[in-house]
Amino acid sequence: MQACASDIGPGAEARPSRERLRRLIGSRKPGHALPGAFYTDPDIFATDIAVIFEREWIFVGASCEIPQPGNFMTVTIGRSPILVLRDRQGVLRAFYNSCRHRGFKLCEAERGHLPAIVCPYHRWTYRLDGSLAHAKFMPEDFRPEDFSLAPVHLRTVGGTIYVCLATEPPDFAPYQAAMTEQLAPHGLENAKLAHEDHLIEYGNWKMAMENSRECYHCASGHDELMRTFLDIYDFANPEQNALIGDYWNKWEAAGFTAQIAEGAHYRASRLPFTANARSITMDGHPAVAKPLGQSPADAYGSLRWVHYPSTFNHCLNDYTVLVRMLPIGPEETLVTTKWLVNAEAIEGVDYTIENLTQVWQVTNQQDKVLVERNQAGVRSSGYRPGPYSPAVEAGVLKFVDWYCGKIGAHADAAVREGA
Ligand code: 3BY
Ligand code: FES
Ligand code: FE
Repeated sequence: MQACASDIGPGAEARPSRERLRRLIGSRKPGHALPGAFYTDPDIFATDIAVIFEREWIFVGASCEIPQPGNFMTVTIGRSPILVLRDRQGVLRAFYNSCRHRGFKLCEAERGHLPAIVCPYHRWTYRLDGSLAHAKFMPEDFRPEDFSLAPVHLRTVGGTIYVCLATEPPDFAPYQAAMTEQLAPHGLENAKLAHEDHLIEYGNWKMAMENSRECYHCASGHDELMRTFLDIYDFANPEQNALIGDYWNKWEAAGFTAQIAEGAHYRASRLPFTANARSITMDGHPAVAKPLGQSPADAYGSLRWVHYPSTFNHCLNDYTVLVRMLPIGPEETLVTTKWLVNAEAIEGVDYTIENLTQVWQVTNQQDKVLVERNQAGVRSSGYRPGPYSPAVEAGVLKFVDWYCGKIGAHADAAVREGA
């Protein structure tokens, strides 16, 4: 594979005083929230982009969003617009969405169909495999083969797509193996995108992720969600334990795993809804008449899964909701929510967008308010990081520890190299 643009681009060198980074990471008390600079400082934001978003596998969306050859979708990761497409052979590919002539952003639309990629600026034209097909008025010794689009690593698992901007991406295989098993029943390859929604949260991307990793706030923040969503999983509570055990047994009896899948940067677990709820909707009834994938009879709940740094998702019996959080600035995050349903479900007959999306729309709006108020308080010179609850904020702690591990290793390596 040829060199990725991040090898040569500016900012791969983003190094805001590494000693300061080490000091800040070192100053964090175990089990506590991050020092305020991690949520506001532009230099630390640049480090987050270089060290996290340009090195890790980043969730993009679902392969069913681009089902046909020539279909494409775009996403911006940090400062880099990315183009994900399905080539003529049906293979998914990702490229920097940047022309090899003078760098023009090739595709602006979020999704679409293209027979070839034509740069709107001077009409350099690329095939769907990224090779340059035409460039007018270039000299005789111009070699088109030297100007293919810069590729980006891409992987899929169970119908979801991830890209990695690093030259040497981290190993995707353990996550892929775990999620292949977890997602097997959910039929995401045969789904369709029913609806997508964007929301800007004026908060740091970690603030948005932290908020999503706990339901400590759910009882006071999410009335609509809590009609159906089980928030505290108290295995010491015999009633709840029985509900969960019964739910897991049904999945195992149907030949699917009900085991929790966990790695340093992901977690997937299957949990039932509150009694009598069948889906996450306002009234607890399914939102879609046609099921998405398979599920055992009378087993109502969801596979909840998170993949750091930027996504959490729920696979229900009737729909899947994918939430992607991508940084725009130190205090600005783009939250994209995608609802997938059975490809054969017909809008207006089998589901309505309003019923399908309402609970997550209001939940996301509530979370936006929470994240923005949290950001406002953390921005204060009076902010002092407090302790997480081990009982109900273990997921937040795991994410923040993962983040500190990445940033700490980067700062240590840089100091060792004398940077
Ligand atoms: O409220 C949130 O941020 C979402 C929904 C429930 C827990 N969390 C994943
Ligand atoms: Fe794309 Fe000139 S920048 S053709
Ligand atoms: Fe929330």
